[in-house]
Amino acid sequence: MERDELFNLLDEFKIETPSWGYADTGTRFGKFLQPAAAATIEEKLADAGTVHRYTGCCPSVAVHVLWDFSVGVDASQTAETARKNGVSIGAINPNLFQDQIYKFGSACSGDDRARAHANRHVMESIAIGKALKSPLLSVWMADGTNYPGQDDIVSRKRRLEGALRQWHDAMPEGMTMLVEYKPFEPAFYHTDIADWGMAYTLARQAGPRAKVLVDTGHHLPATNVEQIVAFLLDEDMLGGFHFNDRKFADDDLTLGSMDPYAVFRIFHEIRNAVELHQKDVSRLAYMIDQSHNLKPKIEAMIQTAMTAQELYAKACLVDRKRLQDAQARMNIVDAEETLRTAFFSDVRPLLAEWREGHGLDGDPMGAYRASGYEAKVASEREAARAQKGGQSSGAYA
Ligand code: LRH
Ligand code: MN
Repeated sequence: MERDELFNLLDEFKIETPSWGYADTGTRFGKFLQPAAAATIEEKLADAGTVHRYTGCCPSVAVHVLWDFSVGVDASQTAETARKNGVSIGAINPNLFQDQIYKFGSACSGDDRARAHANRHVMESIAIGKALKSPLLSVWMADGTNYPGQDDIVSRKRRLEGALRQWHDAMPEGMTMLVEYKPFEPAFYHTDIADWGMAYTLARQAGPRAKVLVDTGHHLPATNVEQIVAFLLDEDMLGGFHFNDRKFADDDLTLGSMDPYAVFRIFHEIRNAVELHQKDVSRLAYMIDQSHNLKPKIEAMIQTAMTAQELYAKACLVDRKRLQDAQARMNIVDAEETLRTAFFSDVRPLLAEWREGHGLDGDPMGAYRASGYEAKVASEREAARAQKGGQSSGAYA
């Protein structure tokens, strides 16, 4: 592939960062606080703007309604804050899991007060999305049960179908709903949207502007995620990704830290969809969904964005003519070697050139560290926290 062609593809490759990736997060065993962690939406947008300033490929930020907006907030003010930091607000994530009323679920719950509460919250989330001109309503639900017999699975499915259809129809023109699946946690017997097939069916039923969101951490061990991606792409039912990495379960570790070849294979299927199967992938939402419990959060986000660019560039460099020829000759080794050659090629000098071509430092991490931003915000935020009398709320992010 010509260098310019690759650089054009890199120009189009945007990764959305999650507001919650900049905040102190933990596991059920605790949360290790970081002085530079962001607590307010203003601080999260400032950090997101910093990541975009050094990487050049993270122009939008996904927000989580209950973690980023207090009741009655002027959403347009948030849009203005984002603009000042050189980013825009991306996906709107309603929170259908942290309120007490969701003990038996949200839209799937047998408790009609919980369903009404969920409905009100999603309608508020859509209104915020409309005010922010957000292109995406990203729906993940923790709904499920912990014991066989606890509730009727089909009755829950029927409640869910009605709710998703209602939410789909309430979205303004131009907004797309993403339905995210997850096999377990926090539910440990059944989860109402447990896999890609259920999300596909529910999205299809909800309406034409509903697609499936693939969170790379939401698969049982040994699942072939790139096959799910290829299948959904060919069905025009893939809406986007939550990228992260894991060794065991939904560990939300940084992308490519455990299995970079797996991410490369996903990007490979996306390039196949375009180059071999004439699919339009321009509306695919590439988003990060990670919790940086130990790594410095902004460095982890810069590292993730750079890794995503690297693995995407490698996937663009697969010689698909040679691949198709080897596949036609059923020469497995030659076919596999076309992927391995691309995967093992060092694209970092090319990416440094792409950055310099955009007036950025070829080494984003080095430039960020030299900026002293981390130490500056750490002292500012520690002072702000001290003034507010210590640790922020108990919410997850
Ligand atoms: C659920 C999930 C979902 C978000 C949350 C932060 O595990 O992947 O996408 O709402 O993480
Ligand atoms: Mn997710």
